[in-house]
Amino acid sequence: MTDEFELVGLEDSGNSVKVRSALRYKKIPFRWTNRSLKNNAFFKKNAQVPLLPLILLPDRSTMQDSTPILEYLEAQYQEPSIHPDEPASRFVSILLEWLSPGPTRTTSPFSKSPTFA
Ligand SMILES: N[C@@H](CCC(=O)N[C@@H](CS)C(=O)NCC(=O)O)C(=O)O
Repeated sequence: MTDEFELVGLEDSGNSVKVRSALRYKKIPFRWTNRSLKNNAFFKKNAQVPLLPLILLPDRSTMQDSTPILEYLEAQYQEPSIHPDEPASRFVSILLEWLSPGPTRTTSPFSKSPTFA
C-alpha cells in the first residue's frame, strides 16, 4: 500500500496529460510513469485494455479511460473542482468531456453515465 497515485502515460497522449493536469491542479500526490517497453510487463499486468492513461490508485487498484478517472478524482477530491461553478457552464464542461472521442468510452467497465451534479 502506498499513499500515492501512479499515472502511467505518455507526454504526447492528450488523455494522459489531461489526467496529469487534474492531479496537479488538485494537488493530489502522484508519480508519473512514462509508458515504455521497459515497463511492458508491468503495464500488461495492470491494464485491462492496451490504452493510456492507466492509473493505479493508492490501494493499487486500477482505472483506465480519462473521463471516468477524472470523475473519480472529482468525487474524491472535490476542491478545487475541475468544472466551473456556474450551473450552465458546469453542464457544458461535463458534457464536452463525455463527448470527447475515445475508443474505450462505450466498452470500458469504468464508463458510467455522466453525473451532472
Ligand atoms: N477513451 C480513452 C481513450 C484512450 C486513448 O485513446 N489513448 C490513446 C492515447 S491518448 C492510446 O492509448 N492509444 C494507443 C493505441 O491506440 O494503441 C480515454 O479517454 O482515456
